[in-house]
Amino acid sequence: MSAQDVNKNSRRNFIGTTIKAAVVTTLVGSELNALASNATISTKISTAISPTLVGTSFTQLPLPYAYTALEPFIDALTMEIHYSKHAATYAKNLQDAAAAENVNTNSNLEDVLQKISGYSAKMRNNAGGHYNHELFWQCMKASPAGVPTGSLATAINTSFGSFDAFKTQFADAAKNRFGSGWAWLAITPDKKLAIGSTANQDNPLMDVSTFKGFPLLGLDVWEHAYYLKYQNKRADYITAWFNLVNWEFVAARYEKAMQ
Ligand code: MN3
Repeated sequence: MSAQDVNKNSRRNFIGTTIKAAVVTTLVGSELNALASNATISTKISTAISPTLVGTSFTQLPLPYAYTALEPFIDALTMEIHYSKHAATYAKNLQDAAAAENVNTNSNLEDVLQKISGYSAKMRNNAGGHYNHELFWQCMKASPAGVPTGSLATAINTSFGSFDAFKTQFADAAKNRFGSGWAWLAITPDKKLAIGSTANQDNPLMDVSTFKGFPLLGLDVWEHAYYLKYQNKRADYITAWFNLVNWEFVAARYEKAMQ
């Protein structure tokens, strides 16, 4: 079985057999706010084969809040450099890699991630970097509710014992990721919640990742995400970041993904 076939099978398993086109259309349509106006969305709907929340654009969307919005937990200068330099560069380099490797930038970025072993290291680093940051911005907001709601809250309690236990386990994943990387809350292919981490700009969608699933919530623990304010104190950044988690967004993502 080729790597591509393995990937197709794993994706098919993840998708399940009951996904209907109408559901996919609804799911993607419901992401229109997050995606802003995207001229290619109709193409994405018609070609969508992932069940949920697919259609991440190859280009950088506007930051959904001001650089100052996440103060005092994340400072404005960090946000400006992070969004307009680091993340913008991933998007630019993704465009270059897509051109060099004949990837249609109107396709779903998720499809590329799920087959990333077939592409270059440049594609892996920048497709991951772009996807991860586009998700990361949406996972935060100013003055969020502070706790998960609805079926996500129930699932977190069931899976981890309590919300506090979840936070401890998630923070440990973020603290213990050696070097640069990400901590994740994801839905595994068998539809369970799981906490994990990935190195560099890898993510759970990638066929090369040992931690696989659909990412609901991601935390960037590269030093560029926190060094100006927190220097070497990654744990303090993680603690502060919990004050910014947009649980409404994460819960909506969970509910759509579980449909
Ligand atoms: Mn980053």
